[in-house]
Amino acid sequence: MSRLVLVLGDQLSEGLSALAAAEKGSDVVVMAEVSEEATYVQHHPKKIAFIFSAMRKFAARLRDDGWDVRYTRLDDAENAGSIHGELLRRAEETGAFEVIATQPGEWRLIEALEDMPLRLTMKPDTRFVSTQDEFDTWAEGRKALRMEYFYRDMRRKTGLLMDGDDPVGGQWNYDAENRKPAPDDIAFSGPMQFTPDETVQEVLDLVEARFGNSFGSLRPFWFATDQAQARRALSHFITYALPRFGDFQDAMMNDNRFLYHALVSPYMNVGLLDPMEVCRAAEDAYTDGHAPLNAVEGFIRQIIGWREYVRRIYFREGPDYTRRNALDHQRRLPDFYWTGETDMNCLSKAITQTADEAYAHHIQRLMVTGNFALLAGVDPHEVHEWYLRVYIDAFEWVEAPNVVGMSQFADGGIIASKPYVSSGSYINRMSDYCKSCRYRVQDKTGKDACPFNLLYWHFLDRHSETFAGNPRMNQIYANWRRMDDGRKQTILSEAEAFLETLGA
Ligand code: FAD
Ligand code: DLZ
Ligand code: SF4
Repeated sequence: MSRLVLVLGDQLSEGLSALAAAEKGSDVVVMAEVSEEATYVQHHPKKIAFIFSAMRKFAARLRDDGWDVRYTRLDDAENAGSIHGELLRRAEETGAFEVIATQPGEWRLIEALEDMPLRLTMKPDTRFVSTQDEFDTWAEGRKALRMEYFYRDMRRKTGLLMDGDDPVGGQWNYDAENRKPAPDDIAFSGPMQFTPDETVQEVLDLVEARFGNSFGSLRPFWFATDQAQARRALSHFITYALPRFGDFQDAMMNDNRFLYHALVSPYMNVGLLDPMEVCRAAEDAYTDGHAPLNAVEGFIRQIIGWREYVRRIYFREGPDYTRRNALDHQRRLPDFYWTGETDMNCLSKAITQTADEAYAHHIQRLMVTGNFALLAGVDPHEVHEWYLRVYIDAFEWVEAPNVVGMSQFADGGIIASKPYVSSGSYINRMSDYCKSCRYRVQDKTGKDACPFNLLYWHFLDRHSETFAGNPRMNQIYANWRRMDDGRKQTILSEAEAFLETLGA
């Protein structure tokens, strides 16, 4: 009796545990473009196009490799509309009553699979460097789950940038060297772009017809959609951008959307690139003398450190994580997150870029759109849904800890030891945004004052009970206390007036 082997849109890896547990000659692979996955949030059209294109190409590759693949397209008349519906339909068609799956990256889908009236074998997703057991053992008895210590264990485990038991260069972390402000220009023309082939063109037409009205531009579409292309994109990054990745990792520029960033998260997240393959390519660049240690260590840390760490936090914290709201923030997400229409140039640039590219880099996500939402007290669930919708690399296991935990402090400090908030001065230091803004970043009060400057103190003041005892925030609160009362009142009332312009 054949079994069904489920391959989801972000499980496009030949070494997938579900495929490894199946028999090529007798089991049937099920892949399906379904409206439930395409609409559980209203994804950016580029994200849907990327996933469907990569799914179609991966299905063709599995067929070439001898698998019996039952692939359902979104517009197929018999499409059941959901993953579980498609599995039930294929079970009836083939007589199968057992499903082999790799654990999905979202609680919602795990629960849906577990609810099906079919026998389910759920394999762990082994496309990561760490395991959940390993993380839970590491976490056991620790007061704080700081990424840095977990990262060191991942360095030891993988041997990446290790010299015996010691880190190469004598330090584990070179972050202090990775904070150079925006340079005058960038000597990198951006990520490798691919002209849509026939498969991608067909998907683009489908997505335009079905999801063309969602937030964001579908075209031009240039992402890699198969493993060979993704590997070329990686190699392009390693050759031309990695050497300066570290230096300008945190910089932001009006006229450069990608700087020296890799744009490999979508490829790793759907399985076209393996994280160890990406890290080894970076390590080789260091060993060959092509890229400096601060760049290579910084890059590898994001992948075997942050990426692994957030995955483990997501599965450790459970399905209610996206509903956490430790600071009791209730404001609706301002409308300009959907239009980019605001006088705040940093936000306008980050949001417009997001609509065009389905991409913004880490500091834009954390210190511009995330920072503003946190300062303004936006409901973290709304913020979470926005990020899940708008970025091409957004899957809940990686998006939610970054948004709910790191960016919005809504988990009460599991991920971040203090909230990532800043006034306009941080954005001014790291970008050229303020130079062309209607607001004046140096003004702390008054009609031209940068709203980040006002909201920063408003945030700290309204949450002083929560944060004043945090040793990492002593200095900031000391500064606030030292300010004279009249000035404090002016800041707070101007902040209130600004918040009123945002709506409820
Ligand atoms: P680079 O800057 O070139 O970094 C290299 C790689 O490191 C990335 O491809 C990514 O895989 C990994 N990485 C870096 N930082 C993180 C991180 N904090 N968590 C996990 N992986 C990381 N990343 C996603 O993949 N999906 C998301 O939905 C997502 N949402 C985010 C939301 C917020 C509020 C923040 C602050 C960060 C988020 N990130 C997310 C992390 C990070 O912003 C993206 O991974 C990165 O911008 C992807 O672009 P890149 O490949 O050019 O990254
Ligand atoms: C994100 C996504 C979209 C838009 N569409 C599909 C789809 O039609 N079929 C599918 O198998 N997967 C899709 N995905 C990815 C899933 O939503 C993803 O597997 C879960 O969110 C778990 O990470
Ligand atoms: Fe953003 Fe303030 Fe700078 Fe304008 S002045 S770009 S609002 S930080």
